[in-house]
Amino acid sequence: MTAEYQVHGDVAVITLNNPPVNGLGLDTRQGIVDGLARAEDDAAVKAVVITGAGKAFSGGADIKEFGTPKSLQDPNLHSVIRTVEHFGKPVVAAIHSVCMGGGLELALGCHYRVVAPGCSVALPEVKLGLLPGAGGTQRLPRVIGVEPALNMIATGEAVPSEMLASIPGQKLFDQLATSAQALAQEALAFARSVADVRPLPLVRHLPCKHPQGEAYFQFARNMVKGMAKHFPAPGKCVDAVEAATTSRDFEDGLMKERELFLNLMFTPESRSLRHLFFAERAASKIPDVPSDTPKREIRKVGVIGAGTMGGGISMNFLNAGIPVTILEMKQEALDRGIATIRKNYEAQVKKGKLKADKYEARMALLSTSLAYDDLKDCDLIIEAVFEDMGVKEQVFSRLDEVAKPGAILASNTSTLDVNQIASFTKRPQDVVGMHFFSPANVMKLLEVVRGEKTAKDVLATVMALAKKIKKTAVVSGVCDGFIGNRMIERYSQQAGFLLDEGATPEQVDRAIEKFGFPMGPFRMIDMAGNDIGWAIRKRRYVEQPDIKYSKTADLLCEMGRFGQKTSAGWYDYEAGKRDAKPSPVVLKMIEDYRQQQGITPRKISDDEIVQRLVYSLVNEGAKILEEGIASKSGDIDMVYLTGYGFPIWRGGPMHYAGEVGLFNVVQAMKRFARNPHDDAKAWAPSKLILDLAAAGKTFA
Ligand code: T1G
Repeated sequence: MTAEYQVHGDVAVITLNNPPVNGLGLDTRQGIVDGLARAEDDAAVKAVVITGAGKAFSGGADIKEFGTPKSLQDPNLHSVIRTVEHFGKPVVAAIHSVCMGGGLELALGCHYRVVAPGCSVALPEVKLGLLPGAGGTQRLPRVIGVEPALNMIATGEAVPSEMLASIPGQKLFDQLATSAQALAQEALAFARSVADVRPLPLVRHLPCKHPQGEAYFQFARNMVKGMAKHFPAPGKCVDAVEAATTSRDFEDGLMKERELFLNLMFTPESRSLRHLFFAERAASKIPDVPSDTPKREIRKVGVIGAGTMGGGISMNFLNAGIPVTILEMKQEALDRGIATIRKNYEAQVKKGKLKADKYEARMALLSTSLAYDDLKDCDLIIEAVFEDMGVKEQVFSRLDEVAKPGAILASNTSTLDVNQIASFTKRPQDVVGMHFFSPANVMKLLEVVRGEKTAKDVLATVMALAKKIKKTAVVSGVCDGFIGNRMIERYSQQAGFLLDEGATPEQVDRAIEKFGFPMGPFRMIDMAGNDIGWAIRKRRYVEQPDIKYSKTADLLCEMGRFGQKTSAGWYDYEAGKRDAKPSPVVLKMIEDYRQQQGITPRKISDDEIVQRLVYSLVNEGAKILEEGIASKSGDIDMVYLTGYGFPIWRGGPMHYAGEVGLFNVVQAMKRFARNPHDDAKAWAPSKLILDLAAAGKTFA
């Protein structure tokens, strides 16, 4: 049973024990009810304490159960809480470490609550696209006040227990334990002290009013609307808390909450957020690398190259308190790199995001060098030099001579073959790709590229280090472009075809931005630089001549229109400004190109634009999955959400395809493949997507 029952003298203790966070799954809920039944039958028991084993009181309902019959099976959380409330003897919640969601709701159903200091208390359901569904929206306002409660519920943010215990007049916690260690004893003593209190206090009997309710909730709705454009849950949180102040009685408010909760449970936004909750955690697990694989100690990091990437990469480690030595070949390159790092930090200090003393402490961890020898005691060395295999060869053969045994040698390459890079050393098992995304000190995504010979403990070390530097790390196998850049190739190819066939850059951008991307393909490449794609296409024309491309992107580059950096790209830009103005010159170039290709332009719907751009990601993602380059579809979603701006409320390309239905995606792909101006080869559906579609399954 994942809830244990023990009697200590005249107090029964029910201990939730469902690792890792005492999720209130069916078994645990049953354990609580069984424990209460035993306490009821035992005349020697005068009071009951409910507490949690391990690192949490309870992290809430068991999210893994959602969408399964278990989550609604009795005793559901509501009935457990009702059993606690109506219990004939005092029930005291003894709370430590983490008390969240359904865990807090269970505690609110108890007659008393004793909490340890430093406990993280939250109703975070809104982060899953839900709202507290077991009375939290009705009870929390009654014990800490309507406004503090609505703040917690609509943001889902955790609040330390001692802060909540200090709210004047609060009735959330009856006692703040002197320490987490003393909690058990003090909760037992507290239970004995209230053993004879009757009637037992119930949160549901407390009043819940707001003096200027109508005005306040209107204000709250306006605030929430701004914060949660694409998410329905925060607005419903306001409705539920308002119902606590306006309902005829508590039960009426509870019904309102239940209705709102169930409604949200079946929204696509909540399904996406629940998918991402697990996908983010699953990404750090590598199927064939056990979680207890020993990790190498990373005490000192070397970064080769003080350019934009090298500087940004270094900042990640400085921010985590890890010393960095940056190596360059020329002093002025070093000076420029350090100056850029200083500028970035000073901007954060100016915005109040970083304390001046912290800034200096980080800079104190940074040293520079012009000699490889200075990297000899580094535990991890990351090269961020020019994207050319010849240069990589020079760097890695030098590192092989200088780096100490056991040092991890990482390349920040964005597309080159990590196996070939590893072959420049006599220690391929220590070589790995660490592909940061620019700006490297801001973007959360880190693609960890696993070479054929990369050792398992190197992978385990880098994945743990990624967590430490607050990156979302996803493991990719070796292929051209790894996961993200390989998929965006198809996306860019489709963007070009759409121009050939009749769309304009602004129409394509507007359509996909309406779908939810922050930037369409043309505004984005104008920002990144059209010459980057140009160089890759030139390489592709040689390596893979059968891939079709629209030539418009090359024509644009031949006109010297590289984007914002040349104040002209797909759009025109006023010097120093970022707003993209449609360019008659570019439209003319596209029209001339269509004529020259003999293409009669047609009106293309926004739906077709979105489908061709998004499904091109899905099909390439399916191939990446099929080839084992990515081990889970959730990893591909994490790459596209954290590195390429895929709209969070749609859950990532692979999850979104499941929402649309893979059968429908395959039908659309077959239609696109018949388009003579498109690339039928690129639309050839992967075997994986065909099999899943035929079986009516999703990628997950
Ligand atoms: N259910 C199931 N598994 C959970 C879980 C949960 N509520 N919370 C965490 N896990 C798993 C997680 O997947 C991971 O598993 C492991 O625990 C460690 O998590 C009716 C309906 C509690 C602060 O939203 O915020 O109650 O990958 O890496 O950094 O109103 O987990 O090891 O297999 O995050 O120490 C509301 C979500 C549920 C809390 C711990 N509760 N969890 O953080 O560990 S809905 C939440 C967290 C609800 C009621 C409604 C954090 C944490 P694995 P971790 P951590």
